[in-house]
Amino acid sequence: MADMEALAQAIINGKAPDAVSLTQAALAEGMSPEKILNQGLVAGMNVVGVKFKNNDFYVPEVLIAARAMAKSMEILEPKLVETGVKPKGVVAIGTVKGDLHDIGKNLVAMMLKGAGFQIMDLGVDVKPEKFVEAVKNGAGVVALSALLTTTMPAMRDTIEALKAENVRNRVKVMIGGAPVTQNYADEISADGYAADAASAVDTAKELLGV
Ligand code: B1M
Repeated sequence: MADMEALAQAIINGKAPDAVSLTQAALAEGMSPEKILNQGLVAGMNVVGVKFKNNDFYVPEVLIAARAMAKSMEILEPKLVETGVKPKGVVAIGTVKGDLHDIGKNLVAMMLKGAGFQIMDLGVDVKPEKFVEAVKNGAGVVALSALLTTTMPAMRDTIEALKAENVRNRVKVMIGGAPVTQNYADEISADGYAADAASAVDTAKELLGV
């Protein structure tokens, strides 16, 4: 019997080879890719998220777990596409214009992916127009990261660009990053704020009602 608890544990412990072989074994036994995703990979990443929130895990452990998940996803993703499993929502994520910090943004993207969202990773130093384009291409959430007080205004500029292009009402905007606060989110009329990668998953789910 395919062991989903062992798969979740392999993700938590960041054991990529174990995660891959357990994923392959489960598929070979005929388990549905969706079940493997939810009961193995997502279940494991959920635990990682809680541990990260509680400071039981730090950035390296999260990155190693996310890498194990990514390796399993490489096997699972084509099967999920074949079986037509719908993602929870499409999130366009990027570090805003002028800002090159991407470690936190990548963590947020990995956790969102782990929770079943489809990710459009726009990278770093992302101009407002790029986010607008992503919304026109179907993103339901725009997720903005900034690590510098000097680049936080680019979050406001991005929201203004979404308004100017008449797509603001089609998308939820969430923001985060070390200098960013809920107050700032309110000030620039962002729809949501998250302090860390695990909370970002909760925020995205709340914003889309999933
Ligand atoms: Co820079 N840097 N850096 N830096 N850097 C900081 C941010 C700084 C606080 C260091 C300091 O002075 N003490 C400072 C900013 C001061 C300020 O404005 N308040 C600073 C500075 C000044 C600079 C430069 C200007 C330095 C210079 O050149 N003079 C320069 C700017 C370059 C640019 O962006 N244009 C610069 C450059 C760099 C490096 C390139 C060397 C490197 C980045 C490498 C990379 O990212 N690939 C770097 C690094 C590594 C840091 C520190 C040391 C670490 C940042 C980090 O990755 N943290 C940082 C000091 C520090 O934080 N101790 C510093 C770990 C990461 C997991 O946390 O990114 O906060 P964080 O993400 C968290 C949350 O914030 C949240 O979730 C994540 C996980 O919990 N989160 C979100 C993040 N995005 C989110 C989005 C969400 C929700 C949550 O929703 C959308």
